[in-house]
Amino acid sequence: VEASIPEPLREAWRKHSASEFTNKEEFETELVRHIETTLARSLYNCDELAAYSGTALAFRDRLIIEWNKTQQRQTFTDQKRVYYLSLEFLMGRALDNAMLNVGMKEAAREGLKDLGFRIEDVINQEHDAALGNGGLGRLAACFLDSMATLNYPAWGYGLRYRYGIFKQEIINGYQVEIPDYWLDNNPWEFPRHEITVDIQFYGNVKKIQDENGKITHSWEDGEVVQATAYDVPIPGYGTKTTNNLRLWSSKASSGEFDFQKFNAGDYESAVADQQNAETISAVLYPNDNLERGKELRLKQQYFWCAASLFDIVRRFKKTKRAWSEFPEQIAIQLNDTHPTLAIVELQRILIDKEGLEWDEAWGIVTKTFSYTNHTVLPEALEKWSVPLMQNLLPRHLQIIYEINLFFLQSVEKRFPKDRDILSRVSIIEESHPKMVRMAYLAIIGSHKVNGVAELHSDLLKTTLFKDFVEIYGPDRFMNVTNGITPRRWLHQANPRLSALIAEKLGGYDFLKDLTLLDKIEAFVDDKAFREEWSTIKRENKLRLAKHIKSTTGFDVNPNALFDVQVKRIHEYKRQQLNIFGVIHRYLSIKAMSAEEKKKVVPRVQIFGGKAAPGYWMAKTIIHLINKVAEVVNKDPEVGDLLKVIFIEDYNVSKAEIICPASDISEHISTAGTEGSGTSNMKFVLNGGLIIGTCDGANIEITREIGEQNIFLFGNLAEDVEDLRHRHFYGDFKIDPQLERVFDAIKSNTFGDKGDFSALTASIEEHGDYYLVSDDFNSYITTHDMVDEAFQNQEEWLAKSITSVARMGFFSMDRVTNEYADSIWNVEPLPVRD
Ligand code: Z16
Repeated sequence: VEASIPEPLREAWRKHSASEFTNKEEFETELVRHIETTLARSLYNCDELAAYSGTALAFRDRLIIEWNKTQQRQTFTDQKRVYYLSLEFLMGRALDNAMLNVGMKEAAREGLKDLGFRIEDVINQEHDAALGNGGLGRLAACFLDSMATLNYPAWGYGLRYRYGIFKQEIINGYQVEIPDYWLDNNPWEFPRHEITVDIQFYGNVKKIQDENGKITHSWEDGEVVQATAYDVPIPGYGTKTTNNLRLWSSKASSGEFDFQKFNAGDYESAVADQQNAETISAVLYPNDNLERGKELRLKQQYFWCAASLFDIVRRFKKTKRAWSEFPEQIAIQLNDTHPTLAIVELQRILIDKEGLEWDEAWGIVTKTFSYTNHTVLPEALEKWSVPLMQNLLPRHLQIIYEINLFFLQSVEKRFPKDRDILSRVSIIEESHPKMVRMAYLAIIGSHKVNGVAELHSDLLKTTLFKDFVEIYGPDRFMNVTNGITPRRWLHQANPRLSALIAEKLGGYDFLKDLTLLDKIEAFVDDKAFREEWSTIKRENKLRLAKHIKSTTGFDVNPNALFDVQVKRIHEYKRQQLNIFGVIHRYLSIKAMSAEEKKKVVPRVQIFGGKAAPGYWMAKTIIHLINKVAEVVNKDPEVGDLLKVIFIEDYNVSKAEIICPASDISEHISTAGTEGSGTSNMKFVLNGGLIIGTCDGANIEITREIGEQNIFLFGNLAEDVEDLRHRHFYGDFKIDPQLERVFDAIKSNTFGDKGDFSALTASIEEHGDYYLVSDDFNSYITTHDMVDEAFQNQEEWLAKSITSVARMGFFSMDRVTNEYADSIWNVEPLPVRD
């Protein structure tokens, strides 16, 4: 392609090619140009929002120049690429990240100052890109940052939701959901109106036999919806590589069908079709760890998978390679089972459209895909009803049955004596109605399956996927413990700590190789270093205290122990255990003499997180937290010794303020229920200690930082089944201290007891599935140990520094390299200037 362009033409393009600002002066020129022309503002009416837009546009220009070069380079070298398919990308804000990754934040700071703005205020104008629920979506965002930083040729594919995760308001203690319309004036996306794909739904399948007797299938007469690409540039840190996140938006197909309606004067119904099509990408489903089997969700999944696969195949076909080379050129990672239809869609393209034989096609498919599982919770595992799928995707259902048939035949051959195994491993569950088990389909269609932390991956192998380990052998199943990007979660969120570390290490190399952090352990006894370390924590606590004051009106004491639990509200994550512990503390303080009170460690108990709108128990927990806060915070007997704060609308940009400000954070899921958790890593990397159960990545964190540096408590995963069994047979007594807490709730201490009866009953009467009572004693005694440890500030500080020094393992870059080496088999594409 390159060679076909004549030299004079190339010369003209080269001469006028866009250039990048390289210093403060040039940045200011770009900024003012955008403010005056793109935004049509001036010195006289440029507010902070306009300053933000102008700055974003100036940086966007830089990103897009590098984006273009990166894409050209990737096309030209044509080496293997990774495609990361995720229904969620919880990106947060882009400007600060772009400035730091490009390395021009200081130039921007000075430039904005010259023009009358504070960079922090400008950064704060940006709306979070919140196209995700929680850990799974944020993991996808960390993957993008890391893949770009490590120069992997990698694209993300997702949906461009018009509404991201709802905004949470707390009104009278209750969660209220507000729609998050975020797309107006988003400078970070590039509409690609020329890149569209027609996606079909419904219709029926025709069988066609040709002269040679060969049977082919044709899927006809469906409804067609159009997918349009929107591209978001993803800059790496300290590299020119700028990858692509492609998000699909839906609208009515511009095909003849619709024009006919308009021409026939059926204007209203043509507009209705348009709106109907647009609903596919309208809204992110707000559930974390729950699948509800709604038809629109399945439509979203197929729409996104089919558009992405079409795009990937189109790109591959341009290279004119043989189909057998497809898996050598392309690796597709499935983020959970949400994109499992991509497996079926590729098989369909290969056999129905490209005319390959089943076996050859299936070999290509399984070599291409790999699947990450994020949970063992049964309510989160996707199953789709067969009648629903039959109606929406008739050809895909046929192919799924075919995949299942061949699979079951091979299993039967290998295990002829096992009568039950076929029904256990069948993709189709023989229930009423029959259900398609998406996790099984994902395993069968992939060459690698991984869990996200050691305990989680072990549980997959010994419970959920046990039969599949027998069938395929252990090599298909592996663990890759999650990580986080140190760029956002250390450098961006905690610039002073990052600078202190850089000062000791002689530069910021640790942001690209986090294992270098281990060198700060040598300074654990260095007086000046320690002082600076605790000053930084204090500053970060003050910043959070300010945020709390301005959003809740409450004053909190920055010398108090800040105890934080921020994450989605879920019974398995046990915010109820935390708030019951707080009530226990409150009752204890109220029973104390003035002398005894002097020994109490003052605490600020901070909560934050969203409940799925239909999850009543989670909403009840939020309500209880807010009611406890109301009572405790104004109780003169308690004063500064205990404050309870619920931070509204927890999201990525708030996490960037909260994580650096914790003394201790809570990761207290019932053992065996949390896949990994990733905020645990964020808190420790920012010098906070943690209290946690032996669950998810808490286990690897303990291994890395040492058990003297973490507060572990509670029953182990291996004991959970037995304990639940005992509850079931009534063979247990509720913990007496917890009973005291319930007595307080039931005597209306925190408002109408009726508001919380479902919550107390779930523990007292309905089997205490999450073992709150079983772990309560161990939880509160461990909190007493936390208080005691906090009183020795010198030792606390040593734990904080040592822990940070040992966190290198949790860099997302280690995670990305593990996927690249053992799953994708892709190489980085080194950057040349
Ligand atoms: C999600 O956020 C997670 C799992 C899941 O099945 C669905 C959603 Cl939306 C989380 C896990 O709960 C968490 O433990 C893990 O750290 C995270 O995925 C990333 O792997």
